[in-house]
Amino acid sequence: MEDKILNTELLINKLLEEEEEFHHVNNPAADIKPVIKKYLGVPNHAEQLGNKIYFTDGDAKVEVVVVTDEIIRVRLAPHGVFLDEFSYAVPKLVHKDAAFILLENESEYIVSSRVVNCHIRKKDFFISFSDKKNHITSADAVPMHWEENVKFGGYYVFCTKTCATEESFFGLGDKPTELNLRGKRLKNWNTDAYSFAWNQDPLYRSIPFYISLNDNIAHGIFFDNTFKAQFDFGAEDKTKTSFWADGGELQYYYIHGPHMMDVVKSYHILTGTHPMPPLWALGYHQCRWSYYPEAKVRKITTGFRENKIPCDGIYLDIDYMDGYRCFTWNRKYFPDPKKMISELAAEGFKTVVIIDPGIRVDDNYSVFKEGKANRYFCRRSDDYFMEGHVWPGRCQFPDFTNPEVRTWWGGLFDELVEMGVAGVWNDMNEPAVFGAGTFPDDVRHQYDGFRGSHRKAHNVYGMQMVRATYEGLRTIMKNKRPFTITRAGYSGVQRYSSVWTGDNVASWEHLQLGNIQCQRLSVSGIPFCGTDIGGFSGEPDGELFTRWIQMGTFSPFMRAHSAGDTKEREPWSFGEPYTAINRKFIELRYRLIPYLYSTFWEHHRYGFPILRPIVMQEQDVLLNHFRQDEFTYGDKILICPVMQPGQTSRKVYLPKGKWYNFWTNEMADGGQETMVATPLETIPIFIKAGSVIPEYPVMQYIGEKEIEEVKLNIYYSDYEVNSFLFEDYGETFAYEQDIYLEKKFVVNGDNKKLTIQQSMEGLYTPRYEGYHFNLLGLPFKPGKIVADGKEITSFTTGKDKVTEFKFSKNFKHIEIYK
Ligand code: MIG
Repeated sequence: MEDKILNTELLINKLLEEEEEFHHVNNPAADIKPVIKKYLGVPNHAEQLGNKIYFTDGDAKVEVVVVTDEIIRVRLAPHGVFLDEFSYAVPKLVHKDAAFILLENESEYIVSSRVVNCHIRKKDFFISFSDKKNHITSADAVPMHWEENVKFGGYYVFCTKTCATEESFFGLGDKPTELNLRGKRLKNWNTDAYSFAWNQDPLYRSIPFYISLNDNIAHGIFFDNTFKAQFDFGAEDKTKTSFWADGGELQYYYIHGPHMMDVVKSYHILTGTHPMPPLWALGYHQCRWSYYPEAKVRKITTGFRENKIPCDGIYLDIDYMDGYRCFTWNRKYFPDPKKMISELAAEGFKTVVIIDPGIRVDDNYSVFKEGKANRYFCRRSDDYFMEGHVWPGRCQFPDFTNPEVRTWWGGLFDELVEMGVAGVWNDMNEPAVFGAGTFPDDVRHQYDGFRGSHRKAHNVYGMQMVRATYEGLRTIMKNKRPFTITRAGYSGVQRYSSVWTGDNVASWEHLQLGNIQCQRLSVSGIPFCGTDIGGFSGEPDGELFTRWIQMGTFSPFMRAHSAGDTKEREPWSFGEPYTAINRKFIELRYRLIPYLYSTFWEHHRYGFPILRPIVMQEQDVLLNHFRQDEFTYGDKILICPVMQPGQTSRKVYLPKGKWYNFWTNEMADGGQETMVATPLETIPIFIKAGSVIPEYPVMQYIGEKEIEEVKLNIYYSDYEVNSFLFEDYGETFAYEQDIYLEKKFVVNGDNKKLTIQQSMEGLYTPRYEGYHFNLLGLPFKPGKIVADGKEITSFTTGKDKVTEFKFSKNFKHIEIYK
């Protein structure tokens, strides 16, 4: 027995050596003993080959590529052999017209794009970046270095940069800690983290991208390496920022700002944006582990309609399956799923079902049989199938890094889609395994032809699972937009899915944490995110649940979810006054759907995040680097959730400019803090002066009623402000063929007049005819309104000083005179 184990270990090591990701055969480092730290020395040679520039030091080579004017990629090959250009995060390196020149002076080489200079210092190979005013934004503190490791046939790779006294750091995905990462050391290794706590690390996702902000200049670093990686933002040594990984290539993108928003947008040029979601997915979703049997599901959906609380999504957690076998149904609980789903659909509910990666080892189960016959499941390095226990019992796991497996998996959704399932929830894909936590390191992955061990594939496993799901659904659903949600992910996962923050807890602390996590995910390239409203484990009281609904109203993804052993957790479960307030906020969510949808378009098309931490509004105010509970929803609506029990008022910081209190329409000057009352019925919401906020009538679900008119809430301003409204079918991919309408509004006023202009782009024609104008905050009582040259006589100004009138959706120019 012992002998056998020993042999297996030898075999594992042998295989790892033979086929590791480092072209090990050609690798002279194979003879070197483990763990020898090496640093780059002196660049003795610079050579340009096409758009790539190489610097060498003996065997070691550094490659510099100008990707766009703002993005420069740096790679290190300790022994001169670069890895194949393959990345799950960056599907295609788009070189956007990136002109550059290579310069040389006595002390350095300079690769210079139109916006950034990359300096390679001759005496010691230090690499730094500067803008065109010669302001150094990022600089090595020691040259790039590595540790050679014969056991794995690869290197541990390190990069260490200087950290300035007042430098702040943002991004890195879902880390449950302060928004500003200064002083923290964090790890990327996807982990199932039930009931996670503040500062627990790592969690479910690995997003090796951060934004640095120093002296009002932002830059980003995207360390595209899927191995277990770490980041140190001045924790070990407050003058240094480091990142390193247990394998793979030292490859990073320097992304120039100068604004944080520029960095995020450029990051999306590399990793892509979220596709437009089906409009219904922006509504409210109700989830629980689990609603079953069918009668229970219907009790919940009927409850929504009876209580007149809008809802679009209803979820089936693992108990809908037969013995937790994916793609099967428990017919005792759900005798006729197709009938149930279509009846739910008739009441306006979309059914979302959960899917796990673990496939039960069972020779009578077709999914297992197919996977086994085609060798689709992951194998250990000794060629035995990798096995682990999860919900179904003994399981094997598809290798989602194999394109053939992804196609197979995607096709398995055929029947579910045919039954009417509208969305798929991808869970446990860190991957999570009971007991062991995850897969052993030696598990082999096909990795789209660039084979490697689980050390390399672990962090992308979940992303490739949801990719398989999304691409499969897209094929099956033809021109309809699928909805997907995933727990695990790696950079670029936003091209395939929304995410939720995982198994949080029903506590006030977790409400605060969820707020920060969603903001952080947003600036990390994951726009469509939300928390389990109410907290997954534990019991919220009515107050906490309502405060969570209020915050969740402004999460891009809004879903309540709870564990199986908790009390009932629907928006009406806590009685009054909670039910009425929950209803009011969920209704507000639906009123603002056209605004959220337009903001989503701004993300999809231009790479803006949906939630924006306050520091993105005013990155020049140092204090805002540390203000972490306020954010804007799009760029027009400022939200300050209430996250303390019994809080009746709180301080809110308003960025410079003018803001309207959403509840009272009172105007307040920004650039200062203000005290705002926070009775249970409200949270502080402020609208930026000059905004046009489009509004739909309240509906019980998306599409319940034909939209007859769109309300435009126009907030007076004495300086010019632009707003957008995006419209299309809301459920097809026609927008990819320019079948959409992007409307731009420009509002400007003085104390005698307000002007509203509209221009449009795109080929879509909405079915409604007109706008209902709601003018707020006018400093004068309107005497005359002229729209496209015609005088409008039927307008009213109420006691609340709100002026209302109607006019065509095609207007170009409206003037409101004193
Ligand atoms: O081991 O499917 O995070 O949302 O309800 C637990 C049951 C598995 C974890 C998910 C949670 C889900 C639960 N799942």
